[in-house]
This record gives sequence, structure tokens and C-alpha cells, in this order.
Amino acid sequence: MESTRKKLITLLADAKDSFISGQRLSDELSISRAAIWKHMKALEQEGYEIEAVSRKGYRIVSFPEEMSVNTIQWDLRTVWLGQKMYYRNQVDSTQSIAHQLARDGAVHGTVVVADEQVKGRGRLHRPWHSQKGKGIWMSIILRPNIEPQRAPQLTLASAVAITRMLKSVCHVDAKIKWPNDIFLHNRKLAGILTEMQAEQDLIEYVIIGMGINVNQNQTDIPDSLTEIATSLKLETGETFKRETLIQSILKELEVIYDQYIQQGFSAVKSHWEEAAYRMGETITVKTRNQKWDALLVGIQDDGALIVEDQTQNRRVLYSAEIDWKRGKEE
Ligand code: BTX
Repeated sequence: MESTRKKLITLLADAKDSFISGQRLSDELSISRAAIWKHMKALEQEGYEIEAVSRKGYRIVSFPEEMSVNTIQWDLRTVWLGQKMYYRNQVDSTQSIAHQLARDGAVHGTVVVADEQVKGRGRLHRPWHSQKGKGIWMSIILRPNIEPQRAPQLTLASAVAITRMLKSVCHVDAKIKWPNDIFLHNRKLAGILTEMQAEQDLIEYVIIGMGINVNQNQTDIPDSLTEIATSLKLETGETFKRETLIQSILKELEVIYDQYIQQGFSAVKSHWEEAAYRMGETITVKTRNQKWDALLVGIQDDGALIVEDQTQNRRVLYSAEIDWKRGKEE
């Protein structure tokens, strides 16, 4: 978003119900009063309801219902993450858009958000149900200067960012199922899909896709998922403003990402462990050509999963599917 527009919205939003004079806005933004007026008209077009009273100035009466780059960015307190943002009403997948943007040179920290995905995807090309207006469907372009084999650690860091947001904004204790799922009350609330473009020892870019079920009612969840999926609304009875959640995830992710780059994975590990789901329990492990039962022990210093088989043999897994012995995909 144009930064003047963002500053304008921030000034008006911070003033809450009070008016701000056209003169003050014009001084603070170093633009003419005619330009301020033009911005106000543009904001009205986007769904902001603005009250203008002579000799008092302007105030925002209501924010647009519709999500947009403006509504996400106005209270975004990050330095670099999401400062460049794209919003689309309907896409196949935000991952595909992000890949294209990254190939075209999009900057580190660029974010793509969609209201609806018609071909949202999970790992191994599994479908990700992304209903219009009900969830957060977002892809983040990162250009980390790390070895390609460390990229999966970013999935774990992203999972931590999501659980921290869920705790601080939604007051729920969600858990992370290695490597990429967020569970709440034994059902899947969110998933993360990390994709990468790399050449030998160099990462060109990483795309972190996040899908979070927010305001779905039971009838919004497809039959095939009712046993395994849930939403924040279903678990808390509350409706959440998706913008607030996105702002918080991006802030949490920016902090943890910067720590990770400076200090390595140790900065993420303890946070991850605090939110780890059902450690110490028996699981079924599935790799490309094997399936066996094991005990879930923990994660290594590099984020790989440690499991132990019935003969107490420990194995370290960098990619696998895990499932609990009883029940569905718990
Ligand atoms: P995953 O492969 O771990 O999970 C996919 C599985 O999750 C599906 O096979 C299905 O059983 C179940 N599932 C599908 N939709 C949902 C849902 N809405 N809620 C709960 N469970 C569901 C997880 O992959 C990674 C998902 C990333 C999604 C984001 S959204 C933004 C970005 N764009 C995109 O296309 N994908 C990512």
C-alpha cells in the first residue's frame, strides 16, 4: 500500500472517535489539503465510512467489512514482513501467486492473502479446503541466507508464530503436530506448507503457506473433514477479525525469524517444544516406503523428529507423516 495512505489510516484509526483536522493531517503527511481530500474519497471507495465536519476535520466512523491490503496493513507493526502485500478475492492458490511473484523478484517478506482459494493445497498435493471469507489463506515469500536443507526449520518457526498468535489474540492453547499442523482440542485448526526454490547450496526463495480456519461454522466444514477439522469459531464460540490475526502472526513471525537468522534453530526449539502435541505417545510413522509404530520422543537441535521403536532404537526423521495409533487423524 502507498505509505501515505497507510499513515493516514493509522492517524485516523489511532484517534478513534475524535476528529483530526485537515490541517494537522496535511502537516503530518506533508501533502496538500486537496490531496488529503482525494485520499478520503479513495478510502470511501474501499468501504471506509468517513465523517468530514468543517472546522473539526475527519474521523473514521467504520472500517470496511471486506478485507483488503489497507485493512490488514493499517495496524501492522512489523518492520519488513508484509510491508509489501497483495490481496486477492479469489485465487487458485496463494502459493502459485507467491511463486510467480518470487520468480519476478518480489522482495523478502512479501505477503499474498486471498479471501478464497479454489485449489488450495497441502503437502503431497492434498487439497486444502479454503472457503470464501472464513479463514486465513496466506503465503509469505522469504529469501533466507541459509542452506537449503535448513528450510524445513522455517515450517517449525512458522508453527510457533501461529500458536503464539493464537495464545495472545484468541486465548487458546493450540498444539503443534510435527512438522506442519496446528491442532486445537484434537482437531486440525491450521496447516503450513513450505515450498522452496533452490540451487545447490543457495536458496532462491522459500514460500510459507498458512491456512487457518477462523470463522467457519459446522455447516461450512465439508463432510469429509468434520471428524478431523475445526475452526476458531467452533472451538471458542467467537468470531474473529482475520486482519487482527494476520497482523499478529506477521509480527510474531518477524520476531522469531530474526532471532532464528541471528541465533540459529535454538531460538525456535524451546518455543516449539512448549507447544508440541502429544509427545511421549505412540505413533505410526509413514515414510515413502515404510510404515511402523514408534514412540514420539522429541525434536533434535536441528528440528528433525526423534522417534523410538519397540526395541528402543532411535531414529531421526527429516520428512515423514505421523499419526496417532487410535482415532482418526488426531
Ligand atoms: P497437509 O497435507 O498436512 O494437510 C492436508 C489434509 O488436511 C487434507 O488431506 C485434508 O485431510 C485436511 N484438510 C483439508 N482442508 C482442511 C482445512 N481447511 N482444515 C483442516 N484440515 C483440512 C497442510 O497440508 C498445509 C495446508 C496449507 C494451506 C495453505 S493456505 C495458503 C497456502 N496456499 C495453498 O494452496 N496452501 C497454503
